[in-house]
Amino acid sequence: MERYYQPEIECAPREEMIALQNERLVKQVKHVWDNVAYYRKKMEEKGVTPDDIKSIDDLHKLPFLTKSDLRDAYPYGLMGKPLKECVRIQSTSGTTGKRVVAFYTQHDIDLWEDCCARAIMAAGGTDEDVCQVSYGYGLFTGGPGLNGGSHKVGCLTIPTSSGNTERQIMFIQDLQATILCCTPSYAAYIGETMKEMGLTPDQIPLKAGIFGAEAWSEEMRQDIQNTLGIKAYDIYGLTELSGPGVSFECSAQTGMHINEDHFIAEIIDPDTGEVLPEGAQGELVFTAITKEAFPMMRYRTRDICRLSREKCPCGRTHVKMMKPKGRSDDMLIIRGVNVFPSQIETVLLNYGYPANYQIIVDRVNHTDTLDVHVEMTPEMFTDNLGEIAKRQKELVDGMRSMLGISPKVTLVAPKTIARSEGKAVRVIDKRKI
Ligand code: DLL
Repeated sequence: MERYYQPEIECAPREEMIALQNERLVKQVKHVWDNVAYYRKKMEEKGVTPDDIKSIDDLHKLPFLTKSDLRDAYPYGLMGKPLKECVRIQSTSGTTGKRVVAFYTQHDIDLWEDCCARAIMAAGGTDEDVCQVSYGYGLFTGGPGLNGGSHKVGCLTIPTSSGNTERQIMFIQDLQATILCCTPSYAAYIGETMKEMGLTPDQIPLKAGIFGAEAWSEEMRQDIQNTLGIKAYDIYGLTELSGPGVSFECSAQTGMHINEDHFIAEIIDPDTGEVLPEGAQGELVFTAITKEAFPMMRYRTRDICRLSREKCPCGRTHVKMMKPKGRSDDMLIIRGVNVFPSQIETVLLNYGYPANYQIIVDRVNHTDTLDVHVEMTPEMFTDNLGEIAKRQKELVDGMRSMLGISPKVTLVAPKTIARSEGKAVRVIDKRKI
């Protein structure tokens, strides 16, 4: 049975949703014009005033916001409310440059937690469930967002945060956790550890997982589902737009419903900025129509994906976004060819390898090199060099046909690639160092 947290909104007829979006967009543009000098200036430069925005059909007239605007306006330049009305900040885990600092009023937090509650109920959660939140707590939005959503659903919430994998497993077993929330790479690690402890899927009380914050393949989903004996649901979001819960998967597991009463999605050509027709692949752009303290207008996420309005069997009417391939800035350009780490992951999992790998890119004698280190499972492990060479060649062939270029593949011993407790670091690009 499909469960909804706010069925009247999640299953609203399309016309009703458009009417709501129109009304909220007009109001939000006025809010931003009146309160965010930085964006008002951008609008003036483009010759747009709030009077030009009468409905979502006028959205394309508004200027984009980019990550570099966030850097320029850091820390207070994009605030829509005075600091005294804000109650919280959250921040990105960005490793380069200034972090994004997002502000929230109590109302912003309330709506954000509603979005996370929708995701938990879509994964089958009820007030009878025990929900273990193993996303990091603190500045990262994963822990606080899912924690709030879990409370709203009425689950017993276990705020373990990430790390200390043995303790995670102890709580799952002792408190009979039924829902696990963490990054997919951490879920895989927890699964691997449970397997080593001799636990079989039927001995693990979990029934569902809500995994996101990084790109993960369909093959990795299968792998996690099999190891933990659960249904694994994708969840998407970003700090700039509140955090997790911008979109989430339902029982159909064929893309994530975008919470369209809060976020209007567009797909644009990342090179020209032109809006692409429905169904085309491109860069995802969001306009937040309910956020007060940190209102984002036409924010370019750099995530590459496709939207679908195909009718969903779950009954929700909100548009779905397909799994993002990764950020356009995660895309590697190697010898002129575009390569996404997720494509390499797909090949590895298809050949029965775990998703423990590292991609090392370098430039030697003016030529780009692509090295992929792949961990063997304990069952595959061998010191027969002929066998290893054969397997490496098999993976090189598989990757050549997926990517169009040949990498160098090195098989490494089990447990030699560092595990991640949050977002996995898959790529080391020495060209940038
Ligand atoms: O990762 C928020 C989040 C927390 C989402 C927990 C889901 C679960 P940031 O740290 O700001 O926020 O990173 C946002 O992560 O632009 C995507 O590139 C990527 N991302 C997030 N969810 C997914 C997903 C959180 N399900 C950035 N699939 C986004 C692919 C994802 N990429």
